[in-house]
Amino acid sequence: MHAGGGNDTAYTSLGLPPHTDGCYMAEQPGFQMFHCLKPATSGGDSTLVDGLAIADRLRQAHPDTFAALCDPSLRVPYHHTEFGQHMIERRPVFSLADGVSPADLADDRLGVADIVSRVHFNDVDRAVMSAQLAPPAAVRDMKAFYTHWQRLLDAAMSPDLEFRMSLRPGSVLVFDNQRMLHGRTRFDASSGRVLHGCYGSRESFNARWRARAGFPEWSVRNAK
Ligand SMILES: O=C(O)CCC(=O)C(=O)O
Ligand SMILES: [Fe+2]
Repeated sequence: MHAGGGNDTAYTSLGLPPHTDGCYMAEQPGFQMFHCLKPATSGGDSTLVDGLAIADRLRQAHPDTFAALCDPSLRVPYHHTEFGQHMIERRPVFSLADGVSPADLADDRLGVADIVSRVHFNDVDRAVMSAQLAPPAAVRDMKAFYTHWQRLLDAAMSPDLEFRMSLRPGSVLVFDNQRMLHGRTRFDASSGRVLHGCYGSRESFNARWRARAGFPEWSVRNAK
């Protein structure tokens, strides 16, 4: 990412609050990789916040907000315009794991990792809550929605949940974009910071990992 490179806040020198990428994509990238070629002379630190820690904090402090943000019928609209395309997607903040229903959220036997399978959150890419993009039935009570959203922002910006690091030339940072939020601190645009970014799909990662790990079930089944 060079400052001034494209139509995205990533290509500016602004600080970026924690977010997941591609909330506006139907297939949200599973993994994200950053390769630092040239750090900024000052600023430009990378930040990570665990989305499950945010979910856990909300679940403890504001169970109503946690439930609202997990509601599969919540459709928060996101969008992105570039290269003659306008991408739009609507989704809840926390996707429920397979077999988990909203009635299970208060079950103490379940940890937050049992409940939430994916996290989707980017306040900067959030689209206008117009009737067209977010029909009232998809968000319902707007006043309540913004109360929940503010609590989510506060949790995501909690200094004690932030992990901050300075990538050196040659460092590579790989993380799960459907769980970890990432961001960066602002930097001096004239310092020529260069960071290459790319995505990897969860499917190709899992498929490779299973094959490398010998995936016993697969071997047993195929040995017959
Ligand atoms: O410049 C960075 O450190 C990260 C920018 C970013 O959020 C992204 O490329 O997705
Ligand atoms: Fe990003």
